[in-house]
Amino acid sequence: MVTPHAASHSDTLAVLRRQHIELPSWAFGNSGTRFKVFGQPGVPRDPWEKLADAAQVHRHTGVAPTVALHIPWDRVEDYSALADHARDLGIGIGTINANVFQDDDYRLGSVTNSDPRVRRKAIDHLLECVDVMDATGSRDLKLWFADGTNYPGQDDLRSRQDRLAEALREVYGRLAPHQRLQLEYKLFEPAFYATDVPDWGTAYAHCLELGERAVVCVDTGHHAAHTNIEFIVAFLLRAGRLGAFDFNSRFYADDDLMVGAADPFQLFRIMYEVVRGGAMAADTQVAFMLDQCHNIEPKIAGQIRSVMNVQEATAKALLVDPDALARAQEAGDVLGANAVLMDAYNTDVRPLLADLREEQGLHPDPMAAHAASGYAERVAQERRGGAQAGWGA
Ligand code: AOS
Ligand code: ZN
Ligand code: ZN
Repeated sequence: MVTPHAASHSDTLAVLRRQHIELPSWAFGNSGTRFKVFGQPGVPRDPWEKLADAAQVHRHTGVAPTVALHIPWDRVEDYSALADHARDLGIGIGTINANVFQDDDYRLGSVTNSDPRVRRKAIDHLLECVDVMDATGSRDLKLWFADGTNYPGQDDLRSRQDRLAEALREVYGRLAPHQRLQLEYKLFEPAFYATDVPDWGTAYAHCLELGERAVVCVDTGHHAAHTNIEFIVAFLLRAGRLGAFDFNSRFYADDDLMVGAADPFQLFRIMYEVVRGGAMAADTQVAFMLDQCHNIEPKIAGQIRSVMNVQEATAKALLVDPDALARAQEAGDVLGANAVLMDAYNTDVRPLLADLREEQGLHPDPMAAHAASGYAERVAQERRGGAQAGWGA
């Protein structure tokens, strides 16, 4: 077997040391399937407590220093105070996620609704989210639209694209020069016939129309089965339009399970394209977020495991020997080139990551450290009546 080695061991460690994975605030609240929300003891009752739980994930992993908020699920009176609270906990507030899918008004869509009153309401909410960004210092506004139709003929597909473009233009125009618009796509659900932003191509085309600070968010769970997601990643990075990931795993639809749980090899292939595309550089413009719901497993531990899964896939991707790969590719050595990737993937990187954590003053095993900390038991005692993640709240 060929021993894989990256360009330099110290480069690999430097990249892993500065890795930044963003946690979703909603991962810490109670969530469920459409059939049942199972409550868990100690679940946060408000955004302040969600940040405390996120800080616990960062405390033991060292690579999860920011939290994405969801408005209105994380609505507070004073967002600057919330940002201060995050800072006191040793973390920061990241991406602001808008919510134009929960009100009765949005039955037939939000920004693509044929009713101008509903469109206005939706756009006003998106603008309010930019106000929140101003207060928290967030760079990114993430837009995911539940908009779509269930039946052929229900609404005019083309007019809905026009309305979408118009809404995006207004919101984009409101952004400060350092702020960005992340447009997320999703194949289906809750709309089942035609989703208004169903795929990366649609998102990319709208971003091109808007301008340079409009970028695509790739949620790994939002594709048809067998879609080659790493190809999308490579394409968008080449075009300078990959803005973010919403990492999670899927078996069937938008399952929102822990990233790297269903298909760690796919996660490795994605992270290889990220490395190949230069997006692990110190000045990377890609936000690496988790978008998950922990329905039956403990939430903080679920987030820690997910962060570790991303770290492991990244470490393996960094182990791919670019020179050996280029040589094999240029020589048309199909099996040799494939072997370079597989050797990296098949390397056990857990000792490397354990060493890295120890070097940073962390416990080598974040799961064990969290379990031993007594945090879960303490908050279970302290908190009564934890909030739902948002759905049905
Ligand atoms: C919805 O399916 C999308 O993945 C969103 O990014 C996200 O899950 C939602 O906004 C969180 O509520
Ligand atoms: Zn998402
Ligand atoms: Zn989703």
